[in-house]
Amino acid sequence: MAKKAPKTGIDESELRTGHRKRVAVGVPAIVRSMRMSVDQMGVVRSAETLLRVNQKDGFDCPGCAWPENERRHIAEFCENGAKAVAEEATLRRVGPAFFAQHSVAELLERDNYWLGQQGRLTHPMILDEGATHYRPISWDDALSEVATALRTLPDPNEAVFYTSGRTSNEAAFLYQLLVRGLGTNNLPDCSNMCHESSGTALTETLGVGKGTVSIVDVQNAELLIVAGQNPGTNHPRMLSALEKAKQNGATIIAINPLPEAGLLRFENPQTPRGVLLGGTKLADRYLQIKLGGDQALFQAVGKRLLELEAQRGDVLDHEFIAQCTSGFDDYRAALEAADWAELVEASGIPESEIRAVADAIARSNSTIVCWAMGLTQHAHAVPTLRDIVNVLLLTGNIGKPGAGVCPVRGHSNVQGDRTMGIWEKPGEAFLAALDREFAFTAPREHGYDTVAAIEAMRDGKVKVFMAVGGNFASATPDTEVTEAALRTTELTVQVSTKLNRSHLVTGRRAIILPTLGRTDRDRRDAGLQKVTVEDSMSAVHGSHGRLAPPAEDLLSEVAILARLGALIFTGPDARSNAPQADWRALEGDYRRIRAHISRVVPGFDDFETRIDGGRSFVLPNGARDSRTFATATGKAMFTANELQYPRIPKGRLLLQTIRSHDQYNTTIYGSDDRYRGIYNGRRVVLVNAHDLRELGFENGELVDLVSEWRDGVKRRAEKFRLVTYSTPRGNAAAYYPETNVLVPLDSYAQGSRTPTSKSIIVRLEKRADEA
Ligand SMILES: Nc1nc2c(c(=O)[nH]1)N[C@H]1C(S)=C(S)[C@@H](COP(=O)(O)OP(=O)(O)OC[C@H]3O[C@@H](n4cnc5c(=O)[nH]c(N)nc54)[C@H](O)[C@@H]3O)O[C@H]1N2
Ligand SMILES: Nc1nc2c(c(=O)[nH]1)N[C@H]1C(S)=C(S)[C@@H](COP(=O)(O)OP(=O)(O)OC[C@H]3O[C@@H](n4cnc5c(=O)[nH]c(N)nc54)[C@H](O)[C@@H]3O)O[C@H]1N2
Ligand SMILES: [Mo]
Repeated sequence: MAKKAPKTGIDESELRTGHRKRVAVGVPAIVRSMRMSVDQMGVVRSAETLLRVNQKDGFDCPGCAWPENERRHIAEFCENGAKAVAEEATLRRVGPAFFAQHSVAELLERDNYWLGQQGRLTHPMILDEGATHYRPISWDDALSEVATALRTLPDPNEAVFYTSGRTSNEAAFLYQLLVRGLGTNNLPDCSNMCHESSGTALTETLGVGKGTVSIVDVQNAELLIVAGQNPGTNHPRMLSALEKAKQNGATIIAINPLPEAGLLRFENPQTPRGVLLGGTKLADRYLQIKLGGDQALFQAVGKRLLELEAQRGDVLDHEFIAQCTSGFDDYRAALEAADWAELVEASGIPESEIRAVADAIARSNSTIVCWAMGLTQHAHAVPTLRDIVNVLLLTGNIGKPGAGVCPVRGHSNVQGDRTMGIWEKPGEAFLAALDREFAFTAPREHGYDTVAAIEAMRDGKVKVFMAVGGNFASATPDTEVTEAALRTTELTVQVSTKLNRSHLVTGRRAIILPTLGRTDRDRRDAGLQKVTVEDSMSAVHGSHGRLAPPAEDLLSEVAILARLGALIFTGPDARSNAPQADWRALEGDYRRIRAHISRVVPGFDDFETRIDGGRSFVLPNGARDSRTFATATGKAMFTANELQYPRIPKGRLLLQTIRSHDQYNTTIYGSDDRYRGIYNGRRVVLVNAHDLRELGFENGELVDLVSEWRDGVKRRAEKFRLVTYSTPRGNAAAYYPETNVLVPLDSYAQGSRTPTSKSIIVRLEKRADEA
């Protein structure tokens, strides 16, 4: 039997701190995730479910986008994957009785942990204008309300369509078709807040906005640099690949302001060595970089490589530089002019360490740089990533085995959603193919990204906000501004598996459309359906839900979108420029959607056959496959970038917002961050002990965090407990989404407009109630 949902949220008065761990995973990880699975699903369903994760005939793990190994273990085990599955496959239910019992006002007082723990949504619900409670509504009525609201808009640009990254390729493709059929490109997604900086920098310099390595490359690289990423918590299966690389002789360098457990040592629960011998040491070198210091570091490394080349003449890959790149001379000139002292000061890394990194790169025949949010969520994220590409180009480390760029994606299908056209700035080639396939004309004007969508709502320009997945109200920056913005709309529509804050911060009316998740069985007219996803390394494969769904008549995302398409685009009063698609047939048989995809999206030829029988295929990538670069110069581009780094005013701290070990973005599984030694609480701020003393505070004190921004608005996050921690001077860390209230809406990365979630100037303020 599963356990009942908790009665209360997280009680912050029980906070306990202990030693931070130096090793990730190990047997405690299995014990923890098993307990969580059994609480949510009971014993039988737990076993049934966990055996199916990432197996060839099973479902794709909703946890992260790290690829599967060719030879899969019985349970491709990962603690956080197991938690993500338990959260979705839970036996707890949120139905009409729940909503009758709890008013929206009451639910708004609950934390994200409590809301998520209540269970799966089972019934379409509507919040009428002025009502205090959601009430049940039939599927037909709910869908026709949404369809009517959308088709009667005077201007389609008055609607916004958000996507999170779990949506399947099939659903994403239908969604963008529906939205473009309505006549807008307002398709913001979670990627705007995530790897948009990677996409922007890589497209500019390499001509492809994705990584250029495979898992085999990672296992065989001679040197792996992992920067701005906490794989022990967020991509645990990556640790097995790093372990394999290590066994093959790789050197690993970790670059992070925090000494994260998973980067340093890994106990693989699947090998006797992991369980009995204390695991594998991963990082050979750990650089405790200052927040935002990576551009300085990589410029310094580039500068040092050029110096070494002048001395030894065997460091650069001259043939590659001459044949495959442009812009080398300008880059070299810029680095020659760079000032060592400033690079050292900005990165916080001593020159001797920088030299050691450059030596390692010079020695290595194949180098990969992996990164995640620690690099993408800064104001200067795009130039930082361009400078990383520069270093790889110097040494010819693009487009050869064991070498390349590896942006490690977050959500399990965030990369696939973009491939399917979930993008506010679609390219002409994609739109032209869409026009041809569906005999209509898609809009060309770019739409709103996430920040622009919030601005537009704030300014009263949006009437309908629809989301397929995600938790827009909590995941986005400037929470007070965003929530007020959502409330200006006439209708908010959420297609969701679980209850979250975005169901409670609504337009004048609101509709919840519950949906099937990855793990659920999906039976349509043509029989049992599968969907497809694309992992972080561009491999596409099928995912088959196998569990009994939470409610008999629950619709998949595909079915919801296909029915909306049928309601909006067919019938006597259908608009003239409507995409010509047989929406009903698409709902009944997802192979028909894949047939459309195979004709619209490059690389998907013969789609159905290539995923048959659990097979997968890898999408083409010019940079990786043939050193061809679809850039402005037709070559891989060196770029000369002005050095940027954060300046922290006196008496202030630079705050980064991170994930704990017990959360999946805004879904909070529990109140512990085991690897960092934090238990029973989330409202903590990690600060260097010297800074605390200098600022006149003590470990354990309760403070408010006040964000200071040029607009003069005092954004405040209340009641955070100070915890001394190993972080560079001037840098602090606290959990997201509790701190999103501090991120100003117009504080975003140049070029990608990704909110600067890893770089917020804050002041600590004593609380009167604490004195
Ligand atoms: N269990 C679990 N898995 C997840 C998620 C989850 O919430 N829970 N989220 C998924 C998603 S959507 C994503 S995008 C990924 C996120 O995966 P990560 O990017 O690993 O997640 P964050 O917690 O944001 O951690 C950022 C890391 O970068 C470091 N960092 C911060 N600023 C800097 C900097 O300036 N320089 C350097 N070098 N390092 C810096 C931080 O100390 C931290 O270790 O994980 C995915 N997987
Ligand atoms: N301050 C700060 N803010 C951040 C970040 C940060 O590091 N710091 N990280 C950013 C990043 S990297 C990301 S990716 C975003 C994440 O932003 P989102 O993707 O919007 O947020 P999630 O918390 O992942 O969304 C969780 C919700 O998705 C729904 N859901 C889960 N599975 C499914 C499904 O299969 N189908 C449907 N329809 N719904 C489903 C559930 O209702 C659940 O409550 O947040 C960003 N915001
Ligand atoms: Mo993400």
